[in-house]
Amino acid sequence: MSDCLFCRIVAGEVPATIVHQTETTVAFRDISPQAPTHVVLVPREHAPDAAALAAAAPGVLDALFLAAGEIAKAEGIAETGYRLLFNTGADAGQTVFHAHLHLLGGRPLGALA
Ligand code: DGP
Repeated sequence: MSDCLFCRIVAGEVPATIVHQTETTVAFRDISPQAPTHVVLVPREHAPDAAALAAAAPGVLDALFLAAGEIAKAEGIAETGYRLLFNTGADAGQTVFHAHLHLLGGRPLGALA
């Protein structure tokens, strides 16, 4: 989708600091990091949110979680801990409607609100 920001990052049309890529996923540093490590992992193929991705391509959801584990190891936070989350829908704070998994870590994150 040409009007989707994360499709444009996947296509290389918008610059991003890419930290990991597979055949089906791309991971890049969040432009507004909320923790010392804040990486956004996206499917290459567009899906508007996590539920749509699960319905369309559950294997890609698996690939996102596998990639997150590898990135956490590479970032040195696999042992201390990290948070994985999908904001799904406006009330959850989703602002980019291309499914994406947030990986946050590198500091104590506290309880969810
Ligand atoms: P969400 O609020 O769950 O939809 O998360 C969207 C995230 O995407 C948010 O944490 C900021 C990040 N983001 C928005 N625009 C850009 C961009 O142009 N580049 C990068 N690297 N991240 C972006």
